[in-house]
Amino acid sequence: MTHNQDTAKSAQLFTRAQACIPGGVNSPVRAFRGVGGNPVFFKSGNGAWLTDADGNRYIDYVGAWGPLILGHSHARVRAALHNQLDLGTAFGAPTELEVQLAERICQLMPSVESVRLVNSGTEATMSAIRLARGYTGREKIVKFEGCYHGHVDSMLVKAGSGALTLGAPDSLGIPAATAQQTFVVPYNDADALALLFATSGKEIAAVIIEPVAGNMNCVPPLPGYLKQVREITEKYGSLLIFDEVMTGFRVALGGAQQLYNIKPDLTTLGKVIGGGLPVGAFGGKKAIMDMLSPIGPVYQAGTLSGNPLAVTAGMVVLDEISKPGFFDALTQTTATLLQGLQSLADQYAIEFTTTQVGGMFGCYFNKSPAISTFAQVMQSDVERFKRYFHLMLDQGIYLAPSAFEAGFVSSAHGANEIKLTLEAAEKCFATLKQ
Ligand code: KE4
Repeated sequence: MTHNQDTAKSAQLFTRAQACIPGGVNSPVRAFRGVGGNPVFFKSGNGAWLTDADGNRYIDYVGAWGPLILGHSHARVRAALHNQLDLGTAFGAPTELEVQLAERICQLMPSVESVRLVNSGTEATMSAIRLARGYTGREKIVKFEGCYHGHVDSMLVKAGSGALTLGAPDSLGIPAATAQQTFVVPYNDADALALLFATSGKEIAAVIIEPVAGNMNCVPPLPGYLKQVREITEKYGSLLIFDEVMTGFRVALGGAQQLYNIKPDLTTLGKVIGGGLPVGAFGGKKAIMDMLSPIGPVYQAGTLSGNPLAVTAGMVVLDEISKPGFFDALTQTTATLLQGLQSLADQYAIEFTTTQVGGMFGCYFNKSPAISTFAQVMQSDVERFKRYFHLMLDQGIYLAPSAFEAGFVSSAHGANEIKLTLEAAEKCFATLKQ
C-alpha cells in the first residue's frame, strides 16, 4: 500500500482546533493522547475507507467507535437521509419514524418491552440508572473496573475508555457523595460480586455491565459469568442493566443478550441504532419503563430525542443487518483478520493476543494467551502498542488511538482490505522485532 506521509493540513487544523476547543477535540480519546502524536483530521469516508484532510487514505477499524457497522456513506443510508432532509429535520413532536424504530428495537430485543429514545449512550445510561433507582427506591449502583458507561457522574469511577487512557480513572468534579453511591468490582469475578451483595445487596438498585467489555480493549465474559451476575441481582431484587451501547446489534442481531441468552431488566443502546447519527436508547420491562414521565414519577426528557434524521439512518442500518447471513459474514471477516494478525505475530515471535465477539475485537501486546480481567489488560505493553499504532497509521491503517479500546469491522471490509491490513501488519511486526 502506498501512503502519502504528508499530514500538514491535519497539523494546521489541530493547531486551530486547540485555540478554541479543549485539547482540540470534542471527545478526549480522539486526541491521540494514548498513542502520542497529533490526531488525524478526516474529510470523508466511503465503505471501509477514510480520507484525511491531506488526501491520505486509510482502512478504518474504528468506524466512529462502533456505529458504522455498514461502513461509511452506505448508499441506502444516504438515500434515506436525503429523502428525509426534504421532509424536515426536527419537529419536537412525535413522528411515525420513531415509533418504527422503537417497534424494531422491541422486536429484535424481546427483553425490551418498551423503549425511550435519547441522543447518546451517556444519556441512555444516565437515564437507566435514574430509572433503576426510582423503581427500586434504592440508591447504590454497581459497575465494573475498566467498564465505561459514558461520562455520567456516577459512572466516572475507575472508568474505561478515555478516562482509562488518560490515566485518570476518577474524574475531578464528581462529588464524593455521588462517587460513594457507586460500588466498583472486578469484571469476570462473580465471587467478588456475590461478596459485595452479601453485605450490601439490599441497598443496591442496579448492576450496570458491559456484557462484552469494550472499553478496556475487548474483554469477553467468561463462560457462565453473565448468568451468575443475573442470578445474584435477582436474588437481592436489584435490577440488571446491560449496557449494550457498543454490543447492541454489533455482536449479534439481538445483541449480547441474545448471544449469551440473558434477559436483563433494562438495556441501554446507542451507536449502531443511529447509523452514525446521534441516537441512544434505554428500554426493558414495561413495568419499569412505565415509571418514566409523563406517566410515571421518574423524569427524563430531550429536545432532539427520536430525531427524524437520526432515526431514519438507524432504521436503514437495522434493516440491513437483519438480512440473512449478515452477522456470519461480519464475524468471519473479523476472524480472518485476527487469525492473520496472530499468525504474523507468532511468525515474528511477538507477544500478541486477540479477542473477538462478532464484529468487535481486541488486540493486545500481552503474553497471556487469554485476556479476561482488567488486571491482565493492564499488563499489556502499551509502548509497543503505540509503535504498532503509528507504524500501521503510516501505512494507511486506522486503528483506535488507544490500547484500551475495541476495534470494529464493517460489512464494507472485504478480502482486499484484510489483505492490505495484513501486509501492513507484517511490515509492522518485522519492524517491532528489530
Ligand atoms: P456516548 O455518550 O459516547 O454516545 O456513549 C457512551 C458509552 C456508553 N456505554 C458504552 C459501553 C460505550 O462504549 C460508550 C461510548 N464508547 C466510547 C468508545 N469506547 C465512545 C468514544 C468516545 O468517548 O469518544
